[in-house]
Amino acid sequence: MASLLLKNIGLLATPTGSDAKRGKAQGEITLLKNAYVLVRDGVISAVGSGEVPAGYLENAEVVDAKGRLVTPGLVDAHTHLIFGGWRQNELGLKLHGVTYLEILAQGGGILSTVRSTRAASEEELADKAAKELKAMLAMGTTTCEAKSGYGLAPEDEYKQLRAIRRLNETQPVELVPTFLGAHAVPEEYKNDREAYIRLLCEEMIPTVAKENLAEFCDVFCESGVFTAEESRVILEAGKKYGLTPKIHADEIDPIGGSQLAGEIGAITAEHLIVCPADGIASMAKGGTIACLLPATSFYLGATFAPARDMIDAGVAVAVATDYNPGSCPSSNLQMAMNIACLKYRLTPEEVLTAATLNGAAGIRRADKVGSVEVGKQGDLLIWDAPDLDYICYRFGANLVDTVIKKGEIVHI
Ligand code: IZC
Ligand code: ZN
Repeated sequence: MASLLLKNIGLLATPTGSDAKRGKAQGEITLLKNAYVLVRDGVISAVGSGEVPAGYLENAEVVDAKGRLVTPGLVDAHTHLIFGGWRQNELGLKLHGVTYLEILAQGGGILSTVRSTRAASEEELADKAAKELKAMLAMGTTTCEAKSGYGLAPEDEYKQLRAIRRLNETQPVELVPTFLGAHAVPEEYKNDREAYIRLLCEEMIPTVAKENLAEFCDVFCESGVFTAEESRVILEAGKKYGLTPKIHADEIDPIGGSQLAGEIGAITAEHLIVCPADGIASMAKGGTIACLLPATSFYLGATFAPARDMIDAGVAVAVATDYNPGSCPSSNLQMAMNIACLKYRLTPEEVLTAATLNGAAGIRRADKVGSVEVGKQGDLLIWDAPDLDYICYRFGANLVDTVIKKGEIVHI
């Protein structure tokens, strides 16, 4: 049996449980001083403080945390990981005042990434993402969601999802696939959007489900993209085939996405930058997790989601990166955590829950990852930091020292 004993932990900080934490409970984490964690065959088998029982040391690889902070591995619940090309040309446009939706309406933005993604092979897409995943792992992300959405045609969407499957077999960051064929209306359907929606509902969703290519179905519900009514049709079609709904809602304009999320029982609503009060109420009622993306607000020069109102209303808040080539060309979840503290006014304890357990719940993995507890996977970070306040305050630095995935050191 392969064992790893992580000892001499100055402070172990972790949420607990197998569900998202909402309200006051989001900030109630466990803090254990002078702690140790034993991982056997990839699963945590003991967590304690004080003297390490002698039997735990037998045949175990011993790792010394040297009195520093240990947390669960970070869970990034929203990324557009798989794409061809980049969009650095849009920076100049942005600086001249051209908005995100204007760039998209001119055939740029998402549609420009669609052209590059269609031109790339599955292997090229996987290789490019593998490089980013290496950087993400070094910054502490041990599990992450990955969306399609830059193919917008059957084979090109499946190609993205197969690249995700391939990466799950070839590198340590665990990926959870989401089908986002409704990311935009492709250029060839510009004059017949209903035909594209039919293609999504009658061909792509059934195939994605049949071939087990994704667990979730997502829609970009936004002005100039998909309306709330269209989003409902697409997400209901996904549900019929066993794909759990997720929705990009209220990123730029509040057109009904958050209200819809609660009504149809979406597992997450994402962005929510301009989420209205009745959207928050609908999510609270439907048990939808708010997956907030503060680095995107920063990059777009937008306002910040009303995270405190969500916590007060009993909506569980997750924080993720939104890594993508347009509105968030960064996969640094630590930086998203920093911004969440400063701009959402979440406490370091709430932010830790948001980037671990609540993120895990947003991709239906809270029974396996997101906390350091007996029975969970041995996904652990040793930080070059003494406590949680320190990592939330040292903005812009990578403070992760050692990354352990399923009881194995995968980055040091
Ligand atoms: O490529 O612009 N918001 N989708 C919805 C994105 C941002 C990604 C992109
Ligand atoms: Zn997104």
